[in-house]
Amino acid sequence: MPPFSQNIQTACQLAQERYAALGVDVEHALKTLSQIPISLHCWQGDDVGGFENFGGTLGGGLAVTGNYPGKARTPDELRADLNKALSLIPGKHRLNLHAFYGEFGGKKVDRDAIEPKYFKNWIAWAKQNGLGLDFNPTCFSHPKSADGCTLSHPDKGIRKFWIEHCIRSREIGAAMGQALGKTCVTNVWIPDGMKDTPADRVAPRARLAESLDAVFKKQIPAKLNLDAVEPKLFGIGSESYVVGSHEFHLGYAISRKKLLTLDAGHYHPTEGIADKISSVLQYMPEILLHVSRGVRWDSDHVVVLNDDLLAIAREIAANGFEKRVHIGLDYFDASINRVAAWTIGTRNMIRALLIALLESPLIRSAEAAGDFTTRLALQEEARTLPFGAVWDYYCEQQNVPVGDAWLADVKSYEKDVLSKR
Ligand code: RNT
Ligand code: ZN
Repeated sequence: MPPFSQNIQTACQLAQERYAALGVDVEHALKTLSQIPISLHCWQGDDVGGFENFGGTLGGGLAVTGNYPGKARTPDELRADLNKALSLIPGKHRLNLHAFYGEFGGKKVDRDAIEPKYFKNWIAWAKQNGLGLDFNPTCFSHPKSADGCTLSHPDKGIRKFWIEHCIRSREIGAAMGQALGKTCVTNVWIPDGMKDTPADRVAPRARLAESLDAVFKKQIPAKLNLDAVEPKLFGIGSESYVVGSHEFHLGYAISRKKLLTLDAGHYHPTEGIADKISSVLQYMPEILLHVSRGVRWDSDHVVVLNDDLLAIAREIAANGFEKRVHIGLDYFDASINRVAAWTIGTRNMIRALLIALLESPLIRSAEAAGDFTTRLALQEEARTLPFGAVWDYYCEQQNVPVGDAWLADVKSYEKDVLSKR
């Protein structure tokens, strides 16, 4: 029997022939794929805990369920876990940090006092590993957000506090962009909303627009930092009203030339974000995605290779939007091994992009010719094309484990490292 890698090459060659007959250039697809970075969310590694020293608990309606052992307790542990996950994921990627993951050296540094210096180890680590960094102000898990209100707060002092936090966050983003030579995307999400029907839906939104304008007042070169705003339909504790709704932030992003963040879990349960991509890109140059998986609600389950994910990837690849759509992940599962959660979700995102990049141009030309029969036939046949063989080949080419071989690696890491925490 030939070595495994010989089998992989043979299988990929056969797949390549199938794809060539459909007008698909597999090598080209793999080259494109290798140039699409995914921004891994640091918060999967410690259940959205962060490293502040004032014992805050998770707020803002975010809920992490499960108590799987071995979560990262320190920045070094989180980086070690990320290194492990990244060694199992093909390609070169990015890390998405939240402000409360700064390294404050045991000091109580409040959110309105954060500075780039608290992120110097993250920057050095990113540089060493050739990664880009993205950033987020943390407008939750804090006494000043305890009533579920931040940038739209009726109290001017509290608004000012969060404005300052967001201003500093953009500056940290710019410092990251500068240090790494890779543009940082800083995404503002706030939990503000109401549990029950508000009497006044207008004033909080007017305050939010005003606060955001203050946050974005200072021009920062787009090469260093891009700003994004993330809308949401509802959250725990904000079931009836969210100040930063989809329409609010869509309008804000277009009128202020910001990026809109589309989070897959932030809409009605049957409303996907795939169809929104080509709509909003008519009016803005770039967007950010938070690829997530809601199960009946914004539950942030690990991303799986389902139709929603395939549709998102398809809209990016089929339209050549790779440079205009920044792909970030946003989920948190504490009921399984956290390194595995990163690995599974990120590999799925990349796998979905691969499947999308292998789409036959004959499907689009059939549509252009008005032949919807052929379109549907080819779309359905595409579901069982041998993309798995190409994926295995890509993993091998990128020097990461093929198939479920990565799992043994995670299991031994769990035995040697995670279980000792
Ligand atoms: C919350 C938003 C937000 C957060 C992260 C931790 O509903 O999706 O993006 O998940 O900032
Ligand atoms: Zn999100």
